[in-house]
Amino acid sequence: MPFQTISVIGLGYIGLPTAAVFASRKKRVIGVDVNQKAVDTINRGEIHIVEPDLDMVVHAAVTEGYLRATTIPEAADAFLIAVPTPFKDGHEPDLDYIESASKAIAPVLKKGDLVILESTSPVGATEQMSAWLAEARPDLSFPQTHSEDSDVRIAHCPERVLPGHVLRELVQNDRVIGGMTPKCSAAAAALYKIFVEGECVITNARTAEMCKLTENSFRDVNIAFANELSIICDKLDINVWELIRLANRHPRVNILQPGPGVGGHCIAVDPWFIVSKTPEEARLIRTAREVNDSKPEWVLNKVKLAVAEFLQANPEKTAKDVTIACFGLAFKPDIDDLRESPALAITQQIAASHPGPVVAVEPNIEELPGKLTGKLNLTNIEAAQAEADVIVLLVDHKEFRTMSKTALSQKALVDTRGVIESC
Ligand code: SAJ
Repeated sequence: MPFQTISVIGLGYIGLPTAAVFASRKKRVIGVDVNQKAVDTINRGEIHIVEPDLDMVVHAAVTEGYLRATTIPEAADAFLIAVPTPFKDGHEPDLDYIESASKAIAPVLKKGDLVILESTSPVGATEQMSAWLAEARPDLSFPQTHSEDSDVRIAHCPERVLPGHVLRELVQNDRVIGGMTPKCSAAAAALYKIFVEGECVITNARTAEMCKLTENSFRDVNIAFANELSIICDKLDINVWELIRLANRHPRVNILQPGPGVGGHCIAVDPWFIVSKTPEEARLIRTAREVNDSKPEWVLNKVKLAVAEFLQANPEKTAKDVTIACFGLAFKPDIDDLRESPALAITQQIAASHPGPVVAVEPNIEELPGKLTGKLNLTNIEAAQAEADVIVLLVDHKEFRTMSKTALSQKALVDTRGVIESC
């Protein structure tokens, strides 16, 4: 039977759940990561990332002997590369992790193996990965030179799961399968069918790469539209949340929600992969990125104005006497992930520049990350409401949506999510 042993390279937010789900289908899975600590944690049946239910699935996979982690690649029938693809200076995609992963698996590749790139990648990255593999293994043939007769099959199958729902979406979402040849696609589809209940839709590698970038750029452009509307409405003294609710009653209009900027590791990054390949053509996509990236600065100005207005109304006070409370640090509602979060960046800047006390409320974390302690204090909703003169609402966590609006009506408010102002 094919695919007795599957190797997943990169045991992060995508690789580890994918490895665990293959293992839960009783496949022998070898997880590979350069981080020895992560490898040791997984081999103890524990996890090093936050994702609902993943701990149970990994624990079962390891104790039943289907999943094992290592820092050195071993032979397998299929390899899935799920390493990060960040960008370098000038928003140029950085393929270094894909290059090292390819070079690490090359020595253990054999005739008949399948290599899949899952990392979100600029168009052409899969062909590039295949070229690196071919260079390292001149004794094997690859699709770019031997097409359907190649020894090794290569495909791009981007992940599209939503953080917080990874285990469900991995199984249920449709999967785009972009082989370098039709045989490569067929092999990759057979592999994913081990656990994917959604449809495995076949295309070529370049279209699959572009498809993932398109999905996240589509969302970025739509969020930029909402963010731009919020700035326009502020100037025209119109409640943007009421406006969007009204416009969305049109059967063909569906505007997203403004916020303090776009965070996370995908939507703020992937559109740049399109811009870097086609800088002249990708005008709207680039502008959307610029609109979303400039929103935190706009929010900071609103906070400065709110402090100035508060001082005008309370002339006996100075800025040192003004307490600012920031509600929400995560990059989106109801998660604990602070990485690439505009809410966190805004709070840090307020803490660095405001001469008075600054407190933060983040119901999803127990303590502030080390680099934030100092001037910033983590507190609860009630204490922040009582202490604050200026409230900055940055994330629409469920705890904030249900808090008493009357307690807030006395405060100067900057509501970037429409938690209060949309009521
Ligand atoms: N946001 C808004 N307004 C909105 C919606 C989102 O300001 O109306 C902000 C969020 O607050 C957050 C950012 O956008 O800061 C991104 O959040 P998100 O929920 O839109 O997306 P991610 O980054 O958690 O996950 C996305 C998903 N892509 C799409 O929905 C097209 C997910 O399916 C992908 O798998 C993931 O990127 C990825 O890994 O690429």
